[in-house]
Amino acid sequence: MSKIDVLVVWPNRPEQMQMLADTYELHRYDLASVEEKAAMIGAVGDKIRAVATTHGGGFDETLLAQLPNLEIVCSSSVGLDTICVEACHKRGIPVTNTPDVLTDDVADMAMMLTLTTLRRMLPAVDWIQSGHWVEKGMMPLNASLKGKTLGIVGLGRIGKAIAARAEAFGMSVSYFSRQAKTDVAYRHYDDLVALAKDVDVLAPVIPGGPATEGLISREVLKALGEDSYFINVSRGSVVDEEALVELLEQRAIKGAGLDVFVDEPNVPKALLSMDHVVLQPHCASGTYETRAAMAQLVVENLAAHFAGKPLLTPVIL
Ligand code: 8YV
Repeated sequence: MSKIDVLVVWPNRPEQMQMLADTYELHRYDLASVEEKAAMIGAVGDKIRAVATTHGGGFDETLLAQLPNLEIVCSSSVGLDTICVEACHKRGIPVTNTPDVLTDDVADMAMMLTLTTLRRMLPAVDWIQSGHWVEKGMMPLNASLKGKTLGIVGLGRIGKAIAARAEAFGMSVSYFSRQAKTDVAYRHYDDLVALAKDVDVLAPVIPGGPATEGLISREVLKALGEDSYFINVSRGSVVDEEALVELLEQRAIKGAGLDVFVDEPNVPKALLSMDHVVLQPHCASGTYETRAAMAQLVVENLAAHFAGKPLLTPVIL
């Protein structure tokens, strides 16, 4: 019996790619040139029954339309802003993602960025490497986390994991969401500007996409103020990035720790030279352990689908 045809829009971890190759006929759309992609779809588009992708590879309606017999899309990501989920669902095609398995690493990244930014770890490394310690003596002081207030925008699984970590560092937690959560005691705000005014560190932890684009506006960032910080592990699209860069240049915000950007991998050049900004290349989930768990969910969701069993992590809109 011939193998089921699977279109690989974005590759998985090597071990899981081998599992997929052992089970399915993989078509490596990710490795194909523009011309080769078109030829591949022309040759096997009507045979493709599943797509494997992730946030980086995405899956759009143009490609969906070229796959008449597609049955399932599995993304190795928790974020779905690059996946045409609604269009898939309209065709009765389920989409799976990878929630929970990356929660702790992303929350750790949020705290790492908070610590590194407030305690100015990178300038401290430079203080030694540039000889300043020898020539100038002790490094200028920096800011404690203890006693500071963290304002989380969006208190979902990852937001709650960040909140628990922040409390362990002696921070208090407030949050913004449209409705107050009944399972937490943190102070709730339904006004982003009010939250920004009251906190020392503001961290959006919300999905990307049209509904949240620019939610952290220039007004919100200005309300944050010159003694406060901005930490982003969600999506670059949720913040007015141009305003963020300007306010950081003006020192109207004290510092920022950023793992995500609007036009990845192109980081605004002005940020590259700011010593009050800590940059990471969208790697919050980028550990061996977590990426293996994410990749394994793709393998297991595909296996469940083709075995006629319930999906492990179906996206419910
Ligand atoms: C990416 C992420 O999936 O899960 C998400 O939504 O943003 C990340 O974990 C990862 O960078 C692979 O593209």
